[in-house]
Amino acid sequence: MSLADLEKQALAELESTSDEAGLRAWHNKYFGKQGEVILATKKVGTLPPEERRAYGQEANRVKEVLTAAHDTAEARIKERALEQSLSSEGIDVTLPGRPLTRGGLHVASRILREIAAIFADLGFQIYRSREVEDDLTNFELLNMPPYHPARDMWDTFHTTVPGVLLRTHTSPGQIHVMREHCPEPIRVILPGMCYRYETITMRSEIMFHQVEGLAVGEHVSMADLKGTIVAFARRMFGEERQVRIRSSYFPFTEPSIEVDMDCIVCGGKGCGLCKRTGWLEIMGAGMVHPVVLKNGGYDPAKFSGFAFGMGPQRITMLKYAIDDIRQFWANDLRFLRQF
Ligand code: FA5
Repeated sequence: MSLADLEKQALAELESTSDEAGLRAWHNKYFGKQGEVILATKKVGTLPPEERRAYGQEANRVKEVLTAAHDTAEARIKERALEQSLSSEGIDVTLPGRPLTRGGLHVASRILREIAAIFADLGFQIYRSREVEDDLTNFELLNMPPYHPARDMWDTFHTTVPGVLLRTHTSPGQIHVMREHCPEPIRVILPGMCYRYETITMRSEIMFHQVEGLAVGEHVSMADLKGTIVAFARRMFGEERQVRIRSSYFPFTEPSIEVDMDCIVCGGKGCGLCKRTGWLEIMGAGMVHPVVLKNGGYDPAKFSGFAFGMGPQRITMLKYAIDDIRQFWANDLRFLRQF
């Protein structure tokens, strides 16, 4: 068969092909291993040299024409198949869509935001301080020189760089914020992660949040501290909450106190949660020590301040009666989805 006849025949057959199976058969017939177009192109080697060039060119042209025609036919057939399936099968728009899996805030972030919102209403701004600290700021400037026994209260993760450590509490942030704002009055909270080289138990983690509070001004008093704490406890846990203050000790506050709230489960009668005492500890606090004020740049003769530090994980445990702190970072969705 001449190339021209081959072309004509192949095009005619393609024209009458109406489905994918037919198209595949056509392709096999002309372009398969023993396909007619392929064989026709191979024939060039058997021709006398003077005919080869013209024949070769013509064979290539036919090949290109048929390839293009095949692609057009393929598009036409696919489109027709789609139209057919749309009109015969239809789309059921009444079916519900696939539900989106929605994430949510971790309970720890939620509580941090709740605490921040309460203190924002009391006029406190948020100050973010670093988690990698130096010994100087984490201890010394907070009135704990290297020999000070109170350092034992904070089991510390040291780094391989001498003097650089993971902060054991948010209190070093007090120094940063005072040095940045001195001699302006200050009213901030400092939320963030702290690290302690402790045994992990139901109540203690090696990483946990703290929220530090700091107010510095010319007439800041213990009464302001007490009012702030009571306002916070009532917003966080309920209007009827009672707050109790005990004397305590921190090197960076004088006097120092610890704050308890009447037990949310038994209302002060005594139960398992409050270990039969009727009270739950919610934070450490006190009046900023004059040495710390001075280290922050403030004149203790003119300025005074109060500071407090609480653990939001422990507060969350109280609020929702969670009995094990390890739940917070265990990544168990059954726990996390409850909030
Ligand atoms: C402090 O860290 C002081 N910096 C708090 C402070 C600030 C006092 C300002 C005075 C003025 P303490 O070690 O008690 O204090 O820790 C404070 C809170 O952090 C605790 O009440 C507790 O809620 C939380 N906390 C401490 N250790 C852990 C731990 N291992 N796991 C979980 N929460 C902890």
